[in-house]
Amino acid sequence: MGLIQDTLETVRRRNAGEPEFFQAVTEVLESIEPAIQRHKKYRDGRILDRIVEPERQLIFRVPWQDDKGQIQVNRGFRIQFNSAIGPYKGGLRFHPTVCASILKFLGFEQVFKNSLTTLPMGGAKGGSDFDPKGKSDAEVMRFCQSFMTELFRHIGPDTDVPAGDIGVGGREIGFLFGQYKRLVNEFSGVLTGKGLNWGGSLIRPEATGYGAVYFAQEMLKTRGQTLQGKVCVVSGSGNVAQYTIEKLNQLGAKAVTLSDSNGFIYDKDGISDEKLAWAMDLKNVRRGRIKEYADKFGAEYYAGKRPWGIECDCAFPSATQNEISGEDAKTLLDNGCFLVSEGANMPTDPEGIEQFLAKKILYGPGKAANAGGVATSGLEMSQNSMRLSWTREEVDQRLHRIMITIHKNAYDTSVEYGQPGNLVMGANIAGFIKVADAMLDQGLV
Ligand code: NDP
Ligand code: 2IT
Repeated sequence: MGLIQDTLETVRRRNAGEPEFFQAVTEVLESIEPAIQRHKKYRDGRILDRIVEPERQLIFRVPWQDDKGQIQVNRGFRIQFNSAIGPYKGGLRFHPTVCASILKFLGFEQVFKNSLTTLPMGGAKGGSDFDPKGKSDAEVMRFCQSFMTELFRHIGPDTDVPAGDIGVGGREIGFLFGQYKRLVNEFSGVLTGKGLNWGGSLIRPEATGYGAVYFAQEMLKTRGQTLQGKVCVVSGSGNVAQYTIEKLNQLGAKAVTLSDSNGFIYDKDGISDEKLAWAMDLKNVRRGRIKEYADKFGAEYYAGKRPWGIECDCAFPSATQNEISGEDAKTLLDNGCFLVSEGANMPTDPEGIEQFLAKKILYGPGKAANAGGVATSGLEMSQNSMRLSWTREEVDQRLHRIMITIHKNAYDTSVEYGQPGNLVMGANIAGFIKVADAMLDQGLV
């Protein structure tokens, strides 16, 4: 067996019962093989064996009381994966499916994504199997306070800087920050995605969605095209989906779907700014289900289905992992979809990726296409360190430049390694080399 297969075998054995983690590692390792073959230093330094092992994994009890006075117990996690190029950085996910496998896949992806942003950030991920759905604000606050009561000792503005992900938005970051501040007696940039009047950055809420659209623009440029008039299918209806649609509208594209875990809506007239504003209030304030959009605007609703059967030019998966199966990918391709920009993390399963690459469509993998969120978190950290805040235009310009640079770096690397336009390979190799070289520079770490 070759080096890559040997390493994968060890990963499988050591992480039994963790399919998402194994999937993420397999995708990266198989695509960086040419770089491992080209550079003896990575083989001699046993970089592969080192990079697949998190530096530290924390698992802890999170007891809290619900509104009825009943005691609830959840499990909290923080996977501090790699700090070779900067402090650990990455989001927190609150969702009933959260487990070690999912957070290790996300932490592993984050290492390469953060490397691509051009900013000095290591990779981490954390969260809990706590389900915020149906909980009162007071219950969410008590949970967040209990979660931070353990997490605070492991993080810090120069150690590890968490942020949001699924189920963790502005409300949760506020409760987490408040508790950290009480425990440490320090007002610092320990979290990103903070409120604007207490250290947050303009454009951070918009950044992942805007970034995924900027990335799509760069891919289209390689074929002399723009987003004007393109029909776009978007999944999810949370933070990433909302701002993806906002930016698509600004650029003259037509977004026609939104979804949640119960189903999707299809609005063939396009989700206008007014309808989007209504949907944002529905999801962010009233915390309702996307079906209500169909009831309100007379759009079609498909219960229990994902939106990939709707005819489109471009797809922006923005909900969760493995939401595009091989079969879904085939449907998209058969219907003429020629661009996929991943706002979510690992939304396309391995069979789906294989088809996108074989058909040579414009395919932007999550760790490149959705890096605008964490990149803008990096910009929030910079502003916190300087104790000042940049204007909306300044942050947006920086985000846009970063997305252009990530695309160029991934594209140029795909050319350098003989597969022009294969951004899976390009992003993985470019992200890997920076981290691997830093690890070698720092001795046996
Ligand atoms: P939100 O919690 O704001 O929204 C998540 C959306 O996805 C909801 O509509 C939710 O529906 C849906 N969803 C979640 N889990 C599932 C599931 N298992 N099946 C079907 N639908 C599901 O999260 P974000 O928008 O922040 O995150 C979306 C994706 O983007 C995730 O993959 C995340 O890792 C990734 N991402 C987020 C970044 C950020 O800055 N926020 C940065 C980079 C990537 P429901 O309400 O029914 O659960
Ligand atoms: O997956 C991701 O990149 C995020 N959830 C954002 C992480 C961050 O630190 O802003």
